[in-house]
Amino acid sequence: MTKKDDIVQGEGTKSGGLSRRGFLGATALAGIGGATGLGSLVMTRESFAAAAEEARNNYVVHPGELDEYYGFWSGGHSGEVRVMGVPSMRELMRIPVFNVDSATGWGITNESKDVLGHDNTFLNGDAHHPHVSMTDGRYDGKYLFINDKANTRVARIRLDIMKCDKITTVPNVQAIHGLRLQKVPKTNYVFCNAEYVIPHPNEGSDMENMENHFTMFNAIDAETMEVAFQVIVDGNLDNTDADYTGRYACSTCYNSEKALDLAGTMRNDRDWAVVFHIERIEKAVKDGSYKTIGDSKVPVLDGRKGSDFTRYIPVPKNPHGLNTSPDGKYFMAAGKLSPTVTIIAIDKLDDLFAGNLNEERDVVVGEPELGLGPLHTTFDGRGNAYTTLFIDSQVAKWNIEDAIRHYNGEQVDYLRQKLDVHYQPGHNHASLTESRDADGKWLVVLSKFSKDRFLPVGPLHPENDQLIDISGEEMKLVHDGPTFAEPHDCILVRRDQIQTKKIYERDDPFFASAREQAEKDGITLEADNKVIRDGNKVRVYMTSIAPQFMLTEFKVKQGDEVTVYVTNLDTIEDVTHGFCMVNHGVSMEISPQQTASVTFTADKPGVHWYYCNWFCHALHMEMVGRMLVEKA
Ligand code: RUQ
Ligand code: CUA
Ligand code: CA
Repeated sequence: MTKKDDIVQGEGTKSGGLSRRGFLGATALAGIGGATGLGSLVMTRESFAAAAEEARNNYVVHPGELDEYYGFWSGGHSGEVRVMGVPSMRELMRIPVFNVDSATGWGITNESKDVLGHDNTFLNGDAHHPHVSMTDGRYDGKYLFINDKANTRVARIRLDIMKCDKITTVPNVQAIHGLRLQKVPKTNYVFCNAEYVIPHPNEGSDMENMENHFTMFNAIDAETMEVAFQVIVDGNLDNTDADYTGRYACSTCYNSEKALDLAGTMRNDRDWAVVFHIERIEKAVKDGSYKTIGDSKVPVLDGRKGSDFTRYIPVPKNPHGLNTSPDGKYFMAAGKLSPTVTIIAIDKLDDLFAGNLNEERDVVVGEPELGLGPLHTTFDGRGNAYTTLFIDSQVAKWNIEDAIRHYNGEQVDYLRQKLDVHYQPGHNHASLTESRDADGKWLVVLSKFSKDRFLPVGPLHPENDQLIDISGEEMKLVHDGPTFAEPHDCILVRRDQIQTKKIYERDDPFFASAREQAEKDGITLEADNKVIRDGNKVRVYMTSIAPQFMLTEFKVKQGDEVTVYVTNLDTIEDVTHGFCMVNHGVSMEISPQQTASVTFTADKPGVHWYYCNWFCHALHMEMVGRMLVEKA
């Protein structure tokens, strides 16, 4: 056991409560920004080397071998999602979502614009929280959902083809942050928090009166991707999670003060976790007892204090992560500016909502003190929790039932181990932890700073995603994984829980609009190589078989709006073609049996070559054609 000698057990008992010294004030907070040196080495170099050696067989995936888990990493402000293999930590694929991608043509093709919106003006996103759809509390591998904090959106990725197929902009709010899925009976809703309070209406007429400022908890229908309802709350909203009964969701609030400056957000020693009664909310929506805001038709309910829809549980201080334990018993709110995690008993929530408890805090059954800057908690399915400590640069492993006994006054040590991570961890995530199948094998810790862990690459450093073996008593760090900005969060799914297609099916809805247009033009996508003129709109239909475009020349007039449809007739797995029109900013992927299309203006007279830009054949360089543009 490599536990620090100086770990102080919490004073967070039912009777005593936390001492004020336990809270972090503005002075201590000033250290966070430059705090990369704060974590002291717990393991010596020798003991680390020995531990790494011992764990090696567990995590080395030899060439040609497959990983046990899919990992989905959010790409943060790169706007994408990354698919990783775990435990090898090999990056398998990138799924562009809120960004523009030169390789696949995401943001360039008509199919991606159907998803992003053809008038989409945003080229950026800030993806934080990737979560895989569930049936009866188990990953069903159908969809992955992710938020865009930057532009208040939620995206859905189809996991059979690993492409984004829907993006919804949430109305009436700003900055979707925390996002989790309904677990039981299945993912009917995507729950997501809007972080910032804004005035209502937000039209520039009254921006001073804070009474009119609020934010909302949102639920999106997972199938239609329409917003099902919004719930007005007091304070702001940070992270969220749902329970295993389907009745409750819970969100943290760090700005109960509704402050507009840093000092103001730290004024209260306790903010809260707000619990939403999903059944009551659904009933009110069904009964039509709601209002709407502005032009939006989304049902809006008032869940501010005193409402039947919510309960506000006081939690210290500027809480951040909110995680449901895989046994379904607890919501855990990480204290951030308090060294504690607050344990909320889900089986007490019925009584809380029924008014059978004296006060909201009666649902709190534990509040272990873990260290400085607790942000997120994850679980091994064996009764232990793992909490990241941002300021201490550590992960604390602790036992949940022991923490509860300690809270009840028993002299038990709930801390099992603290492990240094490098450096300043945000999220951590154990394998299958958000489902009933939490298996306690691997822990990924997403460290925000890498400082001296890799070859220097200039002032901008990569993040460091560390892999920790948690299969035994002791956590063992086995891998450092540099990643680009910024994997906020990740999810690990067993590989058999995801079934991907090897090639496209010809009736895939992903290119349904191309098929519709072809039908109107009397074109068979799989057979025809033809140019259709429709005023100054020209539609060029072509097929491809490695290493050829079946149309090697087409003629248009200067100023024509040209749409090129390419249908890849290859049926061999992995033979993807590309279409790149030189000097036109046009490039896209066409995988086997896929149709892809792109629209551009032929504004330059002359000869313009197009070529295949995905290496597909020994004669890939020869896979070319020419567009002849006649001068207007
Ligand atoms: S939040 S570092 Cu965007 Cu997930 Cu906690
Ligand atoms: Cu087709 Cu390269
Ligand atoms: Ca606060």
